[in-house]
Formats: sequence, structure tokens, C-alpha cells
Amino acid sequence: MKQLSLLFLSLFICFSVFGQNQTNERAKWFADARFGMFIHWGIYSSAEGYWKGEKLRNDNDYAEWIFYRNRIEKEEYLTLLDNFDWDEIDPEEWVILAKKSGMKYVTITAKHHDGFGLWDSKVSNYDLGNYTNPKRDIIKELADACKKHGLKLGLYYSHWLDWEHPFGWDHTKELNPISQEDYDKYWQEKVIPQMRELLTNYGEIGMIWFDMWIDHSQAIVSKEELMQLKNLIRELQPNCLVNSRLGLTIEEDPDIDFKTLGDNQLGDKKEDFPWQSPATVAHSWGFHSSDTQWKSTSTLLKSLINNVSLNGNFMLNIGPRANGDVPFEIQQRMLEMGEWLNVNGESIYGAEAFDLDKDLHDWGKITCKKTENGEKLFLHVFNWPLSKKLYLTGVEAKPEKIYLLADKQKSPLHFNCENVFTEIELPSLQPDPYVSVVVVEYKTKPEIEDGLVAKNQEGGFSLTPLNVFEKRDEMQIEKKERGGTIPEHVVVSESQKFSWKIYVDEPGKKSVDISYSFQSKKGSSIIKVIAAGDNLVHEVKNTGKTVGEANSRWVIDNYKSNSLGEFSFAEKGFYIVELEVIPAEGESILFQWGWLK
Ligand code: FHN
Repeated sequence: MKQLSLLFLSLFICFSVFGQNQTNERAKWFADARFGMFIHWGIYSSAEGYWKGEKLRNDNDYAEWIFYRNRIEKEEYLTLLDNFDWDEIDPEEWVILAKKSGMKYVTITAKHHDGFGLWDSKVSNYDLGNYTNPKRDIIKELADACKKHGLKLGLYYSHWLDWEHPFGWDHTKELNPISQEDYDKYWQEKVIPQMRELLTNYGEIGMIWFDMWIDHSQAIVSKEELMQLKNLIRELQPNCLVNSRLGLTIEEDPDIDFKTLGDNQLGDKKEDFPWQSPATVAHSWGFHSSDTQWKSTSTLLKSLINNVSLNGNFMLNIGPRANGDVPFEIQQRMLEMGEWLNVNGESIYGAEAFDLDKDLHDWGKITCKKTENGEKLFLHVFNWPLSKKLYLTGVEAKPEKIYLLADKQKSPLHFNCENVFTEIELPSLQPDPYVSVVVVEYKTKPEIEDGLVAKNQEGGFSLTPLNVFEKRDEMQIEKKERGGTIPEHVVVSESQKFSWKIYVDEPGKKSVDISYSFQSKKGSSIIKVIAAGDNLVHEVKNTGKTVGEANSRWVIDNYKSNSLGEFSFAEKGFYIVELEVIPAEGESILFQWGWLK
């Protein structure tokens, strides 16, 4: 009986938190901040991806891994410090760059995997205090600069890996394992006391950013050690955040503050628990002289917006050089983001995901914010429509006012709103570089109509297996293959129905096209479309083969769009479009998508 009540209680908790903001008090500032700076800087910065003329030994060219990858001796590695120009190095410049870029926090590699501390650590000889004269303490300098400029300070601390300590973990120990007891010596004599130093001597620490990407059950570090570390943080700085790469699962310990996605992994679903993507501007985290994979400002800005539109944060990395300089390519992009945020920051800081499906609109992403007078939606227009008309689908309320966020006067944009459909008239020139933001104000939080297919920029409806009205999760969608030359599709071997819900704002005739691949020559397979009280029947035809890639014997099934005819939508309103794919016995139709316009 007791067990049963516990089960009900946990189910109740589960359902009652579902869909609700699960940000704890500590993490509120973080969820509001949305955008932060990551700094990978250490001895490796002066190697610039090369050791004695040899490039880093791994195609995953992370410059900060050179110690391990190129099998460098611990003492010889320190000779890299000879290239540091201490007169030039000024962490305040990084903080100023963060501030100008619109970032609200800075997280630096206090100790990366090489085990070298960027402060004067009393419990290790492998840190800046021992190798600079006069002594430098980068953590202190950065902490002071953050305080001065009003940014939060985060410290990256490599807890699991430490390549310098005899009992720290490096992957060669997979060949010559060390005992749990020896590993615990490293933990008790380096990790715990260093963490104590960092949490005691530098004022308020906003977050400790751990880095461990496998479960502790497959690693040398134990759950008890991880708990000890987390408890120490809670004891010394109760407001300090801890990320999920500490290595405990949320089931084991729900008391972590935010999830960390994979490196450069952007969000793809709305989450109610705070989360963050760590990202690089090129590929490497530490400075690498031959890394040229610079992402554009547009890509980086859209990554930030994407994450905020799903309740996530974006922490973008700089890898300064050994003289403290931040590569021009990084500065340029970050400053451009800062300029954009200067105008449009209201749609990012303190903004949240809106309830509509993340891919509903083809023009961009939506964030929202509660205000004193109601609710604002921020429509981030990635692609300014040629028609100068912006279609917002799925919101069941009449806006109070619509304007461009870049327009200080808030001059109203003309709009027309019917039921769940709002058509906004845009000026012919988009006001901002990269992305412009249209603000839609409502009196209260508007209701939404879920499951709709939005009218796209061309004025049609793209009906795909992904945006069906019902049983979306049950849909067996074959992923695209062969470099995308074979598109996403559903293999239909027995009669199958698909349905979509649309809102028609412009009554009249609309034509329907269906795209599929069919390789049999036998007749009698059909596709039927039912809408607006009418139906169209199409005899499925062989679509033949095509060449996917030139000169490489790349022959693939052809997917072809077929015109089926027209429906007459007599009135404005909601309609269900139903498609029935009916293959003849023993045949398969590969259904791709439908188009209604
Ligand atoms: O191995 C590290 C890497 O050097 C870098 O610090 C990144 C940042 O997220 N974390 C690890 C790999 O995931």
C-alpha cells in the first residue's frame, strides 16, 4: 500500500512538473542571461596546435589536447610558457570583449585536462604561481574584471582527467590501470583542496563547469567522489551552479542546476530544465594556428536564437593566444553579435520558448516574454519574405500591437488577424543585419492551437510525415540517405492514412501535389486525398530511377511530385486534409510529402 502511494506521489510530481519551468532559484540568473563566454586558455595556447613542428596527432584537432596527443613529457610541456608575453596579457580585455558582445557571464579553464592551474595554488606545484615572476593569478584578475564590469564568473575545472598528476586519469591508464585507492589520492590531495581554494579565495563564483562525458560507472571516478565534490560546492558557495558534466545522472542526483549538451550541439527540443550548448567559433577550443573553420556571425547568432527559442543558453568560446590576443575572426563575429543584441537583446535576455512547435514557421524562431501589460512574442525573421508579408499561425488571440524591435518609435505595423492566423505587413527593407525581430504584443498570454501546419512564405502548406496532425510519434520515418539524395519518407506497404490540420485564411481553389517513389510497373496502387468534402484519386505511377551524384554510379529511386487536381475551400476556417496511400498487394509506395496551394 505504502509502495503504491509512493508510486502515485511520484507520478503526480512527474505530471505536475511536466511542461512547467523547472529552473531552481539559484539558476534564475543563468536562465535569464542566455549568452556567455567560454575561455580556453592555458599552456597549450602557445603551442598553437603544433609540437616541435609536428601537428597535433588527431583529426579532432583540439589544440588543448596536445600534451596528451603528442605524448609530451610533463616538464618539457612547461617550456611552452617561454612564449607567454606577460606584459601583454590582460584578462580584463576578455571581459570587456564579453560585455561588448552582449554576454552575461564568463567561464574560464581554471584547470584543463593538462592539470595546470591558472592561479597560485598552494596544493600543487603545477600552476601559474610557480612559473611566473612576479606571480600571476589569472583567476583573480578575471574575477576582479568580472566584478568591475558586472559579469558572472564561471570556472571550468577538469576533475576527471588530469594528465600531470601521477594518479589523475589519462586514457593511457586504460593500458596500465591504477587502483581506485590511488585515484582517490589524486582526488583528495588535488581536486578537493583546489576546489576549496577556488571557492574560497575569489569571491562569488557563478558556476563550476565540470567536463566528463561518460557515465561514472564506466570511469575510474566514483559516485561518492562526485557527491563529495558537489557537497563541497554547496557548502562553500550555496549559490554556485553545477553543470551536468559533473558526471552524475539526474536520476542519481537531481540537484544539478543545468544540463550541458555535447560540444557544438544545439538544442532540438524545448526543455523545461535549464540547459546550455558549449560552442566554438571555429573548431578547436584552445588557439590553433591552422584552424580556419570559422562559423559565420549569421550561423552563431541563429544558434543563440535557436537555443533561446527552446529555453536554452549558448556559451561561445574564445581561444586567446599566448599574448592574450583574441583572434580577429572571433572578435569580429562576437562584436557583430553584440551590436545585434544591443538593438534586439530584449528578445533574448530573460526570454523563453513559446508553446508552438519549434519548426512550425519557415521564416524563423519565436521567443516570448511576460510583461507588466501582458505577453510579447518575438518573431525572429531569419528570411525576410519576398512578399513582405509575415504569416503567424497557431496563436488564438488578436494582437494589441505589432512593431519592429529595431524601431525605437515602435511604429505600428499593419496586420490582419483572423482566428489563429495573423498576417503582418512588413516594410520592404529588413532593419537588421542577419535577423530582424517583429514584436507582437498581447493583453494576456495567448492560447495556441496545437498541431496545425502553418502557411509558409510561398503561401502554401507543406504536408510532411513530420507535421501530421495525429500519431506523430508513431510515424515510422525513414531518415534521408546517401548524402540526402534519398529524402525522408515513409514506406507504405499496407494502406495507411495521414492527416493534417490547416487553417485556410484565403478561401478558393487550391491544387494538391503528392511526391512519392514507386518502383513497380504493375498498376492498381492508388493515393486518395480527401479535403473540403471532396476527394481526389490518383493512380500511382512508376517513378523510375535517377542519378544521385554524377560520375559515381549513384543510381537511386526517383521521388517525383505528381499533380492530383484541385480542392475548393469555400470558406475561411479549419480543415483536415486526409491522405490515404493504398498500395496494391505486395507493393510498397514510398511517400515523401504533399503540397497544397
Ligand atoms: O576534452 C574537452 C575539450 O578539450 C573541451 O574542453 C570541451 C569543451 O566542452 N570539453 C571536452 C570535450 O567534450
